Amino acid sequence: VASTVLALAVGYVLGALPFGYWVARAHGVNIFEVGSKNPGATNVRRVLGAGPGNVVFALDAFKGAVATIWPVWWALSRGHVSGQIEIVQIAGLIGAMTGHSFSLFTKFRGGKGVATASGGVLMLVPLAALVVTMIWIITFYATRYVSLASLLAAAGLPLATWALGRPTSLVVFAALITVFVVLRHRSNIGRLLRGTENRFVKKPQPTS
Ligand code: NKO
Repeated sequence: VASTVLALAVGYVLGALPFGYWVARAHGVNIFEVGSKNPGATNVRRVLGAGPGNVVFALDAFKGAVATIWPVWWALSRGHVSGQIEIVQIAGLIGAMTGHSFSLFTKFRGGKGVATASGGVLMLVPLAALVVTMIWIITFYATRYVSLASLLAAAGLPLATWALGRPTSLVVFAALITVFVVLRHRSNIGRLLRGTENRFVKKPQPTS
């Protein structure tokens, strides 16, 4: 129990690191006030271009991965066995996604958890992460809606985890990630249904 609480707490602090907000601020932009007002990789890319957007994706995915992987080392060093190790990993990623979306560094605002989840899921269920990344890429290139790509990838996660024969605890946790990501995309879902969601267009690069 102590290890689980610790993984949750450390995960929360790691997840709360507001990389999207910080990277945009370094470019003189308050990400909470521009574009979709979301401090995620997509909105940073939309407003500031591919470079800063990719940096934010990498950092947000990395914090999710770290929050999910360090508990393995910790649990092993404490002599925990395999089922218990999975639980502390799940706790780490729950903490990171909660911290990312309700960050203590940005007045409990935050992103939608997609990049952070992708880093954590890659550590926890790598093959399922590959499958849902393919769903994401196919949906994105077919529709140019980032939000729809994220929603379908999230929906596919518990299915892929189940189809790969992973333990029920992981399938249930994957379904929780789906619920979390869907709830964080409520405004996007509204826009998708009304036909007013922004299709992703490249920020025009300055010409020389
Ligand atoms: O600004 O509301 P917006 O249009 O920004 O943003 C909607 C968007 C918010 O999410 C992000 C994170 C962007 C992540 C890009 C991921 C690229 C490829 C990896 C896909 C892996 C998917 C795993 C999902 C697990 C739940 O949605």
